Amino acid sequence: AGYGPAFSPTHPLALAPVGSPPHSVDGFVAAFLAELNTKQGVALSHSSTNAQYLALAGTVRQYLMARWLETSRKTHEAKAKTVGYLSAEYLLGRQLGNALMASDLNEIAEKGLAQCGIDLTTLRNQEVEPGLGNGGLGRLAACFIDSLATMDVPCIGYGIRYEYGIFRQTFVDGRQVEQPDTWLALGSPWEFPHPDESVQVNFGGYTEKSVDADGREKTTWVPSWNVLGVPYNYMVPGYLNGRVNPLRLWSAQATKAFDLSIFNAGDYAEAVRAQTFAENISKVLYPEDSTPQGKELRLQQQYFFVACSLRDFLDHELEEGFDLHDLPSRIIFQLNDTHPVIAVPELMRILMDERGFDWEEAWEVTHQCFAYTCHTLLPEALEVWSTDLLGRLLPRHLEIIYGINDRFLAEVREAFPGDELRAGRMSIITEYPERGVRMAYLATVAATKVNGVAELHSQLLRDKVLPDFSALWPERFTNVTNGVTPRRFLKMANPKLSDVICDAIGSGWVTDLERLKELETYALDDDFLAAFREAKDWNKRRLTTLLRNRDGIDLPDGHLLDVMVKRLHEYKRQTLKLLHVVSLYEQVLSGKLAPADLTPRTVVFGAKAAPGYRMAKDIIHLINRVARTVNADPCLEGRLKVAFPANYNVTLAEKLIPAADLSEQISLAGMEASGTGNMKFALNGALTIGTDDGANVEIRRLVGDEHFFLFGMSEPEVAALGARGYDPGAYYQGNAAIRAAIDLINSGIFSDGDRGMFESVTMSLTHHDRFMALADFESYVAAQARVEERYADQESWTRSAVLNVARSGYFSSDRSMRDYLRRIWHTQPML
Ligand code: T68
Repeated sequence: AGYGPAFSPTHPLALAPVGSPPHSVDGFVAAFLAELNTKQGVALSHSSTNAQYLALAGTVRQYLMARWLETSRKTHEAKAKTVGYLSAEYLLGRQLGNALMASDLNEIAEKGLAQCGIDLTTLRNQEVEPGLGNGGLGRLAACFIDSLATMDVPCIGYGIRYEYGIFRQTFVDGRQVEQPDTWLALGSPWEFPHPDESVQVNFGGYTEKSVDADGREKTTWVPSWNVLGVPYNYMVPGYLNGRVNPLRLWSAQATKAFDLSIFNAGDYAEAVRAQTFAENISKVLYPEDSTPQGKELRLQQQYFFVACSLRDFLDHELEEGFDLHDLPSRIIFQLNDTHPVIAVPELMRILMDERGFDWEEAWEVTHQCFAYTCHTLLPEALEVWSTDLLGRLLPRHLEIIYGINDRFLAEVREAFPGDELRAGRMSIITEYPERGVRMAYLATVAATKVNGVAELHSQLLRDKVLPDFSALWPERFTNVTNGVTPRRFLKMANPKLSDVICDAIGSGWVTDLERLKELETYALDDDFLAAFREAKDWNKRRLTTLLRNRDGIDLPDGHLLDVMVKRLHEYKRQTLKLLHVVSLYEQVLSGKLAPADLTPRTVVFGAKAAPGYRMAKDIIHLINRVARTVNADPCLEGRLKVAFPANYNVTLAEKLIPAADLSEQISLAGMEASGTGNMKFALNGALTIGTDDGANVEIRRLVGDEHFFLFGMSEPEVAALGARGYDPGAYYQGNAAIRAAIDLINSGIFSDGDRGMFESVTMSLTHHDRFMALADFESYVAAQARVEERYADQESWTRSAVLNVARSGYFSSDRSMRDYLRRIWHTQPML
């Protein structure tokens, strides 16, 4: 009414009115059409799904924008201490659903779009997720910034805007083939580029010493090339609280000076090539999740985003004239693993070379401004940068690192006089296999606090990875057990279960997850159990539809859904799960087991392998070939199925996890730092079969032994077996089931008679088995038998599932954030 004849979604063109209210169905439709008409230049009647998706995103964005500006104003005004989360990865997942949920626009959008003849779910599915991370570490960063926004804590997430995120996995004849992730191709409605706030980043060159007027020695870095960092802002909305924090991702661009004059006088084509060279820095995410490649471009990425971020904070977030001696009152930079640790010498450089601090003053400030989170225990995952490369790329930073090391070793020698062996062990500089900088040591020396990501991990970090450091500075070490955001991984991913929970205990759990405790009494309520099971069934049907359309995979009805989804790595032991499957198949083939005695089970794998990790790729190939044979064999009477949908990512996780009955968390004890998938499954009512590793330890303690299927050696037992000398061949010879399963793989049954096809995998298991899969096999199979026994009693199973949900409140990333605030950051929510 009053909008003129063209304002009607049913009008042939559907053009938008001017100036209608935003937070109502009518206002929404008006804003949506305005986005479509004036931003995309299309009429509703002629709009593609993508144009509609972009218009919807733009509409939601408009709503969040006012809150964003208001948040920024409030934070600056209060001069509040900010968390600067420095992470090379953010595995965000799709943005639309989260933005709608956080701004309470779901219902309005659904109704408004329906008026336009558009289905909201279709538009949601149009979004390509920003896969700017490899796995747990990147997803953790995304959960943490969600929690900080929801808890009203000022935080700026800093990272890299990779043009290509984690590769898209496809299978060709069962082998992984990587495709580029072109996530920006159809538009990127969630980002705001700010070329006006670009910063320059220098590389290369040499340093010069001089003496200033007061007779003080001064160092100047004379770099040889530079690039521009262009910030792209993303909104991180708190859940229904009006706070919107920034996530600032940097994109590399050539600078004028670089591409036109210095390098390439007069050569236009060369100049354009140079531009490409600069832009390479943020071109692609390195897909290795545990073995650093030591590549120059990777180091360039690390310094690039960190230099941009420090400059941004010091120049743009602090008021004019701020005294940097007080910097720790305004910022704490959290180092998400060692990837951003070059920020430490960078801050030292800025304070000394640009702001005239002397070393001690600069170190005092720097030390207070950084905290370090370690995410691994694998020795090969610890970053070491060769001094050769560092000196070439960042000569001034290498000097500062040497300076830090000299002073640090002096401190060690003072604390442990005469203990030269110790000083050698603790040196930030290693000499083997070449001279290099141990980034974890640098981070530990610099940081106010060092934390592991689960209790067991933090203890092993202290005792095994950094024992000399924890002896020197025991109070520096702490634990913060990881968590996951209940908004994305329960409310949004599992709307049916969320409704069931809300009907029972209200909706307070969304921001106070310990409230799930109140569900404990419902574990004995038949109506509740029925509703709970109905939600699980609905999730399974939703997954069935998805996998049929997405992958052409059929999920049989009524199966136990047994899910193992995570990056492919030998330490995570996908082969142990696979050996179980092969063993069941073998027992049926050889007549030891009647198909009727199999618990109907579908095993779902989801896993990407680092493209250069040969063994991981061979294992993927094997899983696919086992799936092909098992799924086609009528002798199993449809009671065992293996599904391996390609390209496991956050979007798929959101559908898979709510549908799962059984969560596989089967790493060798002492290897998985924490795990966070384990938490998501428990929170969605799957029971865990798992080792005493990472956060499994805490999950089991909280949900109770009876509701968790524990198996395998404990970490001390693993260490003891390793010390005695582990011989996998003895397990192969001594255990008939292991031998039969491995022999079946070697028989060629999964490889069209080619007996050598999977030799790499079977030989590795029987001759090295670094992660002791064979040693834990028997115990794993026994635990699976307990799983089947429990699953046969659906009521008892469901009760355990309910108790898993009720007792998983601890694993909210809100709780992790409270722990960081209290133990590490010493800052508070703004409210
Ligand atoms: C994971 N690490 C841990 N690393 O494996 C997991 N690494 O146990 C833990 O729960 C999670 O971090 C969160 O703390 C990773 O995901 C990487 O992805 C990675 C990426 C680049 C280089 C090294």
